[in-house]
Amino acid sequence: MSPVRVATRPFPGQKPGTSGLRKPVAVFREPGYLENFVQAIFNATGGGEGRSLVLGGDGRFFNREAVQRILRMAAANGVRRVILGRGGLLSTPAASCLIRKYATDGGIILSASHNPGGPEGDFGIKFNGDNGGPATESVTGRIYTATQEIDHYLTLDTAQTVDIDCEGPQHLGGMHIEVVDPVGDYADLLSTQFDFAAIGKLLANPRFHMCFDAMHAVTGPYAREILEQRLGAAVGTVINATPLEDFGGHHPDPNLAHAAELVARMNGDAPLAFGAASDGDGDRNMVLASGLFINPCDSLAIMAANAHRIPAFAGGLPGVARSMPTSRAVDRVAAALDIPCYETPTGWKFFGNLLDAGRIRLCGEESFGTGADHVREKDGLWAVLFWLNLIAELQRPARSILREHWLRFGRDYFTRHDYEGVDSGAADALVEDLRARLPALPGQVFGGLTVASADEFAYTDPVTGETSVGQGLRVQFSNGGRAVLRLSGTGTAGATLRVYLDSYQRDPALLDMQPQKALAPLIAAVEALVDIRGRLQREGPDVIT
Ligand code: VG1
Ligand code: CO
Repeated sequence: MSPVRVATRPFPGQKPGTSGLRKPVAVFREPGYLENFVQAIFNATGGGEGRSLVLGGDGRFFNREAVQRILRMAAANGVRRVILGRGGLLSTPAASCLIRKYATDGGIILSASHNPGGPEGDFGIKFNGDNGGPATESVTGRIYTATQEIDHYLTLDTAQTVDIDCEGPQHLGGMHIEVVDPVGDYADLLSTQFDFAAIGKLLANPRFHMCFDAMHAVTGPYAREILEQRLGAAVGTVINATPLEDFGGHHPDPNLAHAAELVARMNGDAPLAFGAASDGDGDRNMVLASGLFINPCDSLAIMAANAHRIPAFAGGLPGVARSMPTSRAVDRVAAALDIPCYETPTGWKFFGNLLDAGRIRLCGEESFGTGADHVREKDGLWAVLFWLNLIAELQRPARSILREHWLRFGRDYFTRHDYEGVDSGAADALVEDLRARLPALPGQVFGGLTVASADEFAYTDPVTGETSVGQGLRVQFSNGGRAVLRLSGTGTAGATLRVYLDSYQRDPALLDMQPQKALAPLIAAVEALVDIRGRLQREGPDVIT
């Protein structure tokens, strides 16, 4: 078998700046579409010759087909070695772990994360660099340029398929393929971060019942191995544990709406002490205490305040980071600890340089993403183990850990309102109009609240000096409330407007309100300011978190 050149052309719709490509499966099945992007990755990163790569995905429909095509392309591009998860499976954090452990030149991860899968669903592909993290903005920019200049891709003149279900060494042309257990190395890494003996004791306590909902996505095998095998949780603790190509027809999105089975079990006849769920590719986490959901912004703050109780962080934290729309709960902890708190644009790639430079060891986003320096991706199961370790160490339920945190630091009420699949033109116009009005807003009153300041977020990376502009419109009100508006970069249909709202409360008597109620004045002020419902022709948000 030998390499062949196949003529191709640039495809429209491959956006610059996003860390990967997400599209409906039907688009990925267009001849040359997947190949165009994969070849662009090679072209933009110095070619495949002599390189080593990690490859795997979340198991969604088209995953196995894509793996075979990428293997043929990698061999034709001169790649020397591929480490492939058995069955073509790798969670995003596990792929990051393998890139680092085996010091490969990077990795290709097949996932559309929390987007639905199946023939009618979405597929995705992303490239991670040799630090194990999402490609930086300059690399994604080069990949985008390559997709626009491409005229051919390389593959092998063979239809031979690799047996991806059989662990061990294999060859394709001159390329060496190592099919590995997708779980083992990652589980080993996590066992070095936490006190597994203490967590095991907690899970053996007959009064502590927990449930982990893998949502028929990639984390099932990981959670079974770590929670049930290594930590001894009762068999059945992990539900929906078998990865399915269509995620059982559900959205593998860990929030109160989509993790319905978990929520029902939490509040069922035998209420559970702790519940958790992850997304399609295993990098997100949702954590539930009995009777309540722990907002990811609070989760990050609680982790920072208690990091010294976890073996991996026994020496303390050099600094922490959060994405800009994430509430400022972690800032209060950082101030108390007298460590820096960095504010980055949305997306995990911005944390990579800070982690590599040792400026931070813990970071997170409001979108159910939390992680640390053990890998360079957010990590769903890592977050679950952090919470279990903390509960074991403090000998207190998650619920009281949360309440005590609020009593000490105050509560940052937070909510995110998403308007999904709206008309792109209308969404762009809404953002443009608000951008133009920002300078004049201070002092103006909307729905009874006065604007204190307003700007558009830009970030200069303190490590590389690179600047990213246009990262979200911010309006700060004089009552302490803050609203952030930005357009999603991960949707596949129309535009999605995200409105992030947060407000700080110190009064101990007002810590237990429903967030929508506590934030009602701010929500009304933003509506008066922007007229989202009128402009987008919507009754209200499609998703409220
Ligand atoms: C969303 C989230 C962002 C997250 C990104 C990838 O992006 O808001 O915080 O990093 O998804 O997460 P956007 O541009 O749609 O707001 V994952 O788990 O989908 O890889
Ligand atoms: Co994800």
